[in-house]
Amino acid sequence: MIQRNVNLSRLKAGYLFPEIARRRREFAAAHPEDPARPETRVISLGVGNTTEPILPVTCAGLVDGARRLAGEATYSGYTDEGFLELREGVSRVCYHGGFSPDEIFISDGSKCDIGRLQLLFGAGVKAAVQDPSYPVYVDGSVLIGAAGGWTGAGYGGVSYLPCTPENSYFPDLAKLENDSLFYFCSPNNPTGAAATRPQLEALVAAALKKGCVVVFDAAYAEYIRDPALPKSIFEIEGSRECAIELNSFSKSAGFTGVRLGWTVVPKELKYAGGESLNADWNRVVGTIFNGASNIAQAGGIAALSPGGLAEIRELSDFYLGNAKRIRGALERKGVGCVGGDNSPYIWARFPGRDSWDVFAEILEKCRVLTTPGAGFGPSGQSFIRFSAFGHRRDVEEACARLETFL
Ligand code: PGU
Repeated sequence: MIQRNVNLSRLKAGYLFPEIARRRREFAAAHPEDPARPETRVISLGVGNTTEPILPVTCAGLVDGARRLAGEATYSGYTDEGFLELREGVSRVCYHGGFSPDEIFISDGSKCDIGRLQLLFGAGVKAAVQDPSYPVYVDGSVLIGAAGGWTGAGYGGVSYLPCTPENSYFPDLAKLENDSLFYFCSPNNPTGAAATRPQLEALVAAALKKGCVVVFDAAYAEYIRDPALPKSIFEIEGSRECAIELNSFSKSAGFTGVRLGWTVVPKELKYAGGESLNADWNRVVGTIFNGASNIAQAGGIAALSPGGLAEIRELSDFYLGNAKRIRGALERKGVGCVGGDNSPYIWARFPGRDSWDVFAEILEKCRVLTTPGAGFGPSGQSFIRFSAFGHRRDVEEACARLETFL
């Protein structure tokens, strides 16, 4: 019989979010919702999944993209790294035109690129993550063989750099090992912390000194409201020699189900042997990815127009409004929180408690689904992540329940 990929057996359990969905189903089976009693309905502030409709300018782009496929003169097939107009638009809007189109690779979302990126470095790479962090960085490292088995406090071979209240959620860069691949997310999922310019300068300096590559996940950049905070690692001098940036239309334009993102791989970025990461990334995506949907890309072009950018602002403002309400409700209950101001996540602290227990208690008492901090790494223990993605009426109801029952 054929053998299983041994890396799969090293994964500790199910992927975090399906595991939460499973616990929700289990809870629902034991506590069925009664349509006559709205208070029995479970409200999800768990997975970060957008809920609000795509707005008109962006939607018109999607519709037009579909229509163009029905015309002989406007039809298009494979687009490889993406429509030139979209790559130029991303460079213009997000990087002041600082990248050539062949440094911007259009993807079907940043999660997919996080998985594919690992092919550049293979099983021999040393992976480092902010702890807590988006689970795909570590799970992807396990799948490619760059991490060992579960030790009880993380995966062997992965460097977990704690980001806690004690260090204001910015890791101690002295702990970053030479020649490693460092996944860094700002604004951060799950803590909501957005790194300052001096912090990112220190990050770039450390990466250059130690021969590391930073995979900078900017999926929540559009949630930054403080004008002093960088939206991209490429605002920092020297970053082109040490960083790759991932971004996405998911949380900005509401494209979680449409699927569209991009990855910037600067031409200056080189491996130890002097080879180009840009050329290799071109080779990898050319081989195992045939481009994002042309309809999604047409939507992306519309989202980057002045009207589309105003819609991105409107949507992110809406979710930030939810975040403010959730954080306010928790703080009125005396729960210490960070995040929610430049990010759609609120990171709430329950000192001395196990986060899966707090998760279960909130579900039981308030019928509100959250995400336990321990699911994001050892330093997430005793924290709960609240997502601000939800309809306003649901968020308001969830806040009222938290204030009443927590
Ligand atoms: N990067 C970060 C930091 C994320 O939090 C997410 C989504 C993604 C990338 C994925 O973006 P796409 O462009 O849509 O692929 N995180 C959500 C959803 C859960 C999941 O499994 O992706 C979350 O709740 O953390």
